[in-house]
Amino acid sequence: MTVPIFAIVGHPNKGKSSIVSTLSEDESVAISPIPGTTMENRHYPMAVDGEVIYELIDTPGFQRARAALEWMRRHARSAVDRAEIVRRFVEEHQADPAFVAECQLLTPILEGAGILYVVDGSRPFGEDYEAEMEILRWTGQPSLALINMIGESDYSGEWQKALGQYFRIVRVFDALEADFDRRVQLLLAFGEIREEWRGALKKAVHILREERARRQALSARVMAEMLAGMISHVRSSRLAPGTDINEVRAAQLQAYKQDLMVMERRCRDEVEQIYNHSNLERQEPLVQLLDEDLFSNQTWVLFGLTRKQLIATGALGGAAAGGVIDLAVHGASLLLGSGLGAVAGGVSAWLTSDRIANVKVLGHPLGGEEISVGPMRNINFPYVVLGRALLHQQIVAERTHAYRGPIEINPQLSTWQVSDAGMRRRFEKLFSRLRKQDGYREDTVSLLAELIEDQIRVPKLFESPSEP
Ligand SMILES: Nc1nc2c(ncn2[C@@H]2O[C@H](COP(=O)(O)OP(=O)(O)OP(=O)(O)O)[C@@H](O)[C@H]2O)c(=O)[nH]1
Ligand SMILES: [Mg+2]
Repeated sequence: MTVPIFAIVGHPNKGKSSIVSTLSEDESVAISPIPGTTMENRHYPMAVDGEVIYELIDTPGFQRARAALEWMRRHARSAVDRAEIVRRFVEEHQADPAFVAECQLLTPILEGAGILYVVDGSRPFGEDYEAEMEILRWTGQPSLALINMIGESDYSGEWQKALGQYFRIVRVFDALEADFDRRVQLLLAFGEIREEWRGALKKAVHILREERARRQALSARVMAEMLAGMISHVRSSRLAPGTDINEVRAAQLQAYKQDLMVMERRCRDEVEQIYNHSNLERQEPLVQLLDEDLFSNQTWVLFGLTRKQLIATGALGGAAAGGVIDLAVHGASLLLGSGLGAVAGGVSAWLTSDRIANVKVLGHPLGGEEISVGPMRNINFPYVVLGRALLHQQIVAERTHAYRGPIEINPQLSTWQVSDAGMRRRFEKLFSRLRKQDGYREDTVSLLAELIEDQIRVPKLFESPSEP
């Protein structure tokens, strides 16, 4: 069976390369607002695990379609020899600088590539396009038209009418925003234009679905590793005689927080790599500011569990049940401590970050003292980290490779909470094991990864996380 191959053609600057980039998951495709960015054909095979499942050819836009069509009309005698005339046109104009673009884009079509004709549905239809469509029709190759919406205006109605006369299948497709299902639908539509590709494209869709599941599982694993690392992290160092404990303590706490952030960032990088996004510029405005980040009240409120939910996990134990904790003061009720005795010490203590982790000064076996920070004691902490990671994962997974702007992760847009009580208890059991370093770490991480994977698979876990 031959691999389905498609030439993406159309007017300059209509999003051809963007569509190629999205469908081939390739961020190296050149895209720009300047017409004429693509100067020559380039092939982009879509491969999963080394197997090419289809191939796309990015082409330069038509430059002189009307002149080309005139030449063809002058030379054609009847409808029978039209494909032959297009071929002759290309042969005779290979060296003609006036028709470089036409020769380039028509060559793969004459060699058997399917046609994907791209127009911008936010701009009105114009006669210029008729010559392009007519030439494509003359090639006799199977074709499909895509209406890409670049701007705000909507002329898709008139485009549908015009395109419908030349193409059997016309689809609206947003190159930048197309989610997985839209891409799959488009591939299946490709199968409609040529019978012999139908099987191959169905198989391609099957492979893509499997790949998606594999990526979700991998992401969950990476996130579970991160959580395990963060929850159990301890940073300790020996105190030189005569050092000011308070100074060292502050520096140590700062370093500890830095370590956690590095772990979070590494997880982000890995998830992005899983989805073939290696050059993403992340805009996580909160990330630079330690105390505004993982440790900010706002983040806790957005991603953590509510007090009631925490109590339901059993993590608070007797303290909560006995009503010892009553933090219903300006949102602080969501920022619960670990149920250590210090709760009685008051609300404000829990709002300072050094209470989040254990800070101990111990005698060092080799003499002198040692200060150690960690492991994380705050039971809300893993939920905060997980919520942020899930939001990031969803944005990355849904992001097309044609979208080149920075990735904006704004937790204020959405909240994540484990709504199911049973699920919460299962999370808490694993978090607690990690906190206490109970049992085999490997087993705990695997179980945690499974739970996270279930969350990743919840459709639209966050509503429109990427909207401004
Ligand atoms: N908002 C929006 N912009 C898009 C969309 N598709 C393409 N663009 C933008 O339109 C411009 C042209 O996109 P390209 O993919 O480079 O277009 P092209 O047809 O390959 O252009 P040439 O190679 O110059 O012929 C770029 O700035 C894209 O970011 C879309 O669906 N939505
Ligand atoms: Mg291009």
